[in-house]
Amino acid sequence: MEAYVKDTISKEEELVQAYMDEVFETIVKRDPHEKEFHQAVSTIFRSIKPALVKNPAYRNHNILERIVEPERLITFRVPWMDDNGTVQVNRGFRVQFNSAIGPYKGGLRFHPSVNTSIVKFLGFQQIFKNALTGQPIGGGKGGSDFDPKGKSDREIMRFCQSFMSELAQHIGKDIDVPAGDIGVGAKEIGYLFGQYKKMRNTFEAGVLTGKGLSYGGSLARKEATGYGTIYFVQEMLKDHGFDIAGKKVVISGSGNVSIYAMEKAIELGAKVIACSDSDGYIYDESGISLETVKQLKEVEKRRIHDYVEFHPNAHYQEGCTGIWSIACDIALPCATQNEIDAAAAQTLVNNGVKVVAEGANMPSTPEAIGIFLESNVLFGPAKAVNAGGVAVSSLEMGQNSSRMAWSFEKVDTKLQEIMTDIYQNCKEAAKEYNQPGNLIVGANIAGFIKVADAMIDLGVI
Ligand code: NDP
Ligand code: 2IT
Repeated sequence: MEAYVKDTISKEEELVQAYMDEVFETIVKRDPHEKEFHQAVSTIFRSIKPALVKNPAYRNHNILERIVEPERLITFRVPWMDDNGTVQVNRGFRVQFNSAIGPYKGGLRFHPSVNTSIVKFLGFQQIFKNALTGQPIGGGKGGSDFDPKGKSDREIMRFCQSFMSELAQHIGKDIDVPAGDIGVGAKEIGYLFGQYKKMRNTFEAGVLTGKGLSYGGSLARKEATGYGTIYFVQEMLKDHGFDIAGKKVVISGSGNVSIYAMEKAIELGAKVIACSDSDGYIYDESGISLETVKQLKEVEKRRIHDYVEFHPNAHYQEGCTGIWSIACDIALPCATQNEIDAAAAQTLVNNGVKVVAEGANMPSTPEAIGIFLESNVLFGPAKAVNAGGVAVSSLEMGQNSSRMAWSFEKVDTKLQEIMTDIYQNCKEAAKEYNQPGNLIVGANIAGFIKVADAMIDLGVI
């Protein structure tokens, strides 16, 4: 596997490389079909070699073997009845990956593509993301292959109730705290929380985050991932003497992360010229109307192609990858994994992109990341860029524990501080390990060290 760090050959480095290769081969052999999980592990392994060389304790304590194996992986049957009275069966998942620094924390994804590999890749990278936030939260993830598209509200409610009937025995405010992700927003969290509350006969607000404001949710959680993405981009730009105002921005997706990244980018004077959904993308050189996107996607649950009905000057194009052929200064993949491949990355570079920041989880393939790094594009990795969502989830847990509700401004200010700290920590780790400016190496090393040190302190458990 090709490393993201420049090679310098030493004996210790050879030993570390052999150790990483051996652990990687073991996980591939053990679960050969889990391609996305292998990709997430290889992203970490491509970055952390300098940390293992500097501190032999990680190898001596077999940290890598332990960190790639989930503490617990739960799969379960989710039977529910559709509106025709037919029984449907989906598969539910929760991976409780690592609790060295806090209770498992991470979202639930409802999408037909969800399988063990997807939840393991998401849960694995969540460990390091959560460590980077500076909050005391471990890593977890879950979800189902249930497809909420085209389902009635009643069907969604029955599905969520059945899903929680099983999940409830595995979670708790100090055990494992799920939240939303693709296909899981405030509505689903409400049904999940309602069922948990009924089953336990207790109002345990901190068991889920992303809740509605009337029953324990935090102000600014809905906005947090998208706003945090833009706060991180601001730090990247500021550090290089640029400003976001006036920049052309392309944002994939039109869900929770994309919409609030658009909102903050526009507020700060950027021009968002394209966004998408899983069918295709819209392009408007004069700037996308966020109001229309919100109405179509958040309120009416329609397709993004309907945008051109309201803005005839905009263009709609089928297919998702074409969005990366639009010339822009800042590209923000905010939809899903592997949406930017090598060809898309090269096109972005050829068209003069300055910044690529990952709002989604693992949206760039390893080859695409290699192209951005070689081309000196400012590259912000997902673990750092989109950490604002889970960071505010942790603030929501804090508010629930203290029975307090913070103002929007207070949460937003704290979010900005957290994103600035994450940027500085990634930058400093990259510098300390002799890869200045390489934020993917910085993010992975900073996150890894925190968790690995805690694992050593806690002993072999
Ligand atoms: P949403 O379900 O709100 O939105 C997802 C968006 O991406 C939709 O526009 C959807 O299109 C599009 N999309 C989903 N799957 C695909 C696909 N296979 N191909 C193309 N487009 C697709 O999810 P979120 O906005 O919450 O999540 C987006 C990304 O951000 C994910 O990678 C998630 O893991 C990550 N993330 C989310 C956080 C959060 O707080 N919500 C926090 C950190 C990361 P369509 O409308 O057609 O379904
Ligand atoms: O990928 C993510 O960080 C999320 N989906 C948010 C997780 C959370 O617990 O808020």
